[in-house]
Amino acid sequence: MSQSDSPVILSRTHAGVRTLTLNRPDKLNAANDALLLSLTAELRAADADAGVRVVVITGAGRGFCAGQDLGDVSGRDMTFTEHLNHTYNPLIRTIRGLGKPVITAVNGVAAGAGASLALSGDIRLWAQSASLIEVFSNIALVPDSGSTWLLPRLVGYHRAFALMALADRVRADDALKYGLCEEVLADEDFADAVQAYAERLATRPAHALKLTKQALNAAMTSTLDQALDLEAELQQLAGDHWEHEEGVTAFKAKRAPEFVRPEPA
Ligand code: T3D
Repeated sequence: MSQSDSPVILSRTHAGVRTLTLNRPDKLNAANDALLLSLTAELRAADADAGVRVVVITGAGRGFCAGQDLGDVSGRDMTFTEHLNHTYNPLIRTIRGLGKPVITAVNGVAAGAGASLALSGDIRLWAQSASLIEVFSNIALVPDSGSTWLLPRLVGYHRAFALMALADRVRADDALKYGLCEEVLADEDFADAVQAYAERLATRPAHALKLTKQALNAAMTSTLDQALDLEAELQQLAGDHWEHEEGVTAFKAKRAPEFVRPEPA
């Protein structure tokens, strides 16, 4: 196990799982620039680290992320557009483009851009007490950080609009029903259950999952013809990789495949 701490993001790696914890608990992990830039840098470092197979993003304390730190806005020397392009947009692009699965482990309230962050993971695990609020309209802003793109794809235009217009809180059981998360886990041992889930994911074939993520991301905006073409191209890369040979060999030998190998020195 290794551990390194920065003021706003805590980083811990265990069994191939890197957990990045937003660490401004007294503000429900509201995002200032240091947090956003540091999280993006940590994600890129995790992508480049061969020892990391899965990344978990979670929050310290009772909140996941309350969105933009509203105490950090006045006197800012950037327009809204410049600020989004400097901070939130690179973060969301990094998560969606990361060559490794990202789990958003939503331990508490996720509001505003924090809601967008919660939705942006490949796998979204929620604690029973977690909730999501598209809170932007409370302060007369437009949903950002990808919410306008992702939420209607998950719940349809009409529910997305209602959630955005009224800023109603979505609690965990409804989130599961709406497809905003994959699993709801007990509060008491949430961190341990997330780690167990992530460790299971870390034993899966990393190269094949990277290509799967690439294909699914592209399919979100492609035609069937384009998806079929990309599948054919990526399947060649998967089929030529040792993971495929291992999977087939293991199947024939009636044993579990071993997809985790030490990296060559
Ligand atoms: O700037 C740009 O580039 C545009 C980008 C915008 C992206 C956005 O995210 S806009 C949306 C910004 N976020 C919000 O408007 C959410 C504001 N917070 C809330 O509505 C509520 O705090 C929650 C619904 C999230 C949680 O409510 P509750 O009752 O559980 O907690 P609380 O008591 O309101 O908050 C606890 C503390 O966290 C409190 O501090 P205190 O009084 O104990 O010293 C509160 O002020 C602080 N806090 C919560 N959210 C923020 C925050 N401080 C700064 N910024 C916040 N966003």
